[in-house]
Amino acid sequence: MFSSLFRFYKAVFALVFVFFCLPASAVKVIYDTDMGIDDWSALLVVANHPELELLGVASNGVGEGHCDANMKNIASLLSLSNTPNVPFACGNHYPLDGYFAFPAPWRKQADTLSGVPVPKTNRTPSPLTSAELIHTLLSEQSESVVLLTVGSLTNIAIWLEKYPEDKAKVSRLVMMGGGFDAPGNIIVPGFTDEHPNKKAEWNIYVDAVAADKVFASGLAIEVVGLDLTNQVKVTPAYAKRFKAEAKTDAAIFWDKVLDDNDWFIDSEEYYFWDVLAALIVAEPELCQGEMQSVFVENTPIETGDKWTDTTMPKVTESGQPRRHYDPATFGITRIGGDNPPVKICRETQPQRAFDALIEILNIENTQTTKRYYSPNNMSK
Ligand SMILES: [Ca+2]
Repeated sequence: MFSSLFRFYKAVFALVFVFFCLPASAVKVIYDTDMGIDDWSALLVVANHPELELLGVASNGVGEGHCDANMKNIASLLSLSNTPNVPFACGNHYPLDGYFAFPAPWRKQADTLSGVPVPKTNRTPSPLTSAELIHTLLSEQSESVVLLTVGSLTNIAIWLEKYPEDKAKVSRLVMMGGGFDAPGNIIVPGFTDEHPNKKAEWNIYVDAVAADKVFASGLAIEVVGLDLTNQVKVTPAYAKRFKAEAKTDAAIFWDKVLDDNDWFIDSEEYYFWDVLAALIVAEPELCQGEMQSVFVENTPIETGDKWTDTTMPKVTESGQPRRHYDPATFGITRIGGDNPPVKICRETQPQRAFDALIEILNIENTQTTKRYYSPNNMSK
């Protein structure tokens, strides 16, 4: 009698012990990326982070990378991470409207992963469009999901229009994009010197019509704009520390990208953009800010000027004539109007962000002992 009672209590104790020792359930996240340079480290963060569960990766050909390259590059980078098998898809090749695009040399750098070699995989993209993939992934979940967007908002605007009932499944949309008090980043010496737009940020600028729809949607948006990212500048000293601490394939890949972009770091214009937004998904306290209504400027004009990308089709992917917009104001995010308020991030903890990137990219993959790169500080 006593021993069976003892066994019963022991079993109950074991169950309670197991329950309390399980990690808190991971935050489910869908990553929407244009596969520009810092999207690569942000992808490795969401794929490796122990408190995040990456459900899938949505991309498009509107931002820095083109669809064909993005599909190969996403598969390759995932293979360097600890969750290599999540689905990925592409979407539109052009913005919902307007004729604006990233400079061609940046797009080439995005397509070629800055020349850093990566493993080839035989994984193929989902046959779904990105908007359909987002919908499918949300439909499979009983819990709410965080959307992380680090490119143009084209996929999100299409998804919202097609599946408005999905909004209830989304707890937060963390967005790298926009800016308020900070100067814009459209004017880049050597690429866009004469550009008239001094306030917009690139992700919003390339598809401001999509961004305006997203700000009007009522989603719980957290805006990681230039005001916040300017606080987290990558310095040569940080790049040196990163190199010294890089141990895993994911970290060594990122170290090689930093090596290839040392001129960019030396120019003191390289910040944590997308990677800061990725870290905020897991650590919301890295975004301290206030709630405000936001709208996006997009003023149609009759004809385009030298900033018009004349290779774009004159008809949009929804079959409407593509319009020209005023390049001087297109994509500027402004506080005001009557959209539902969103959270504008104003303060972060730069040192925590710097440490977290090193920590998360260096989490060992316990499933494999195979390495793609030679460890740092060896002959290769
Ligand atoms: Ca990006």
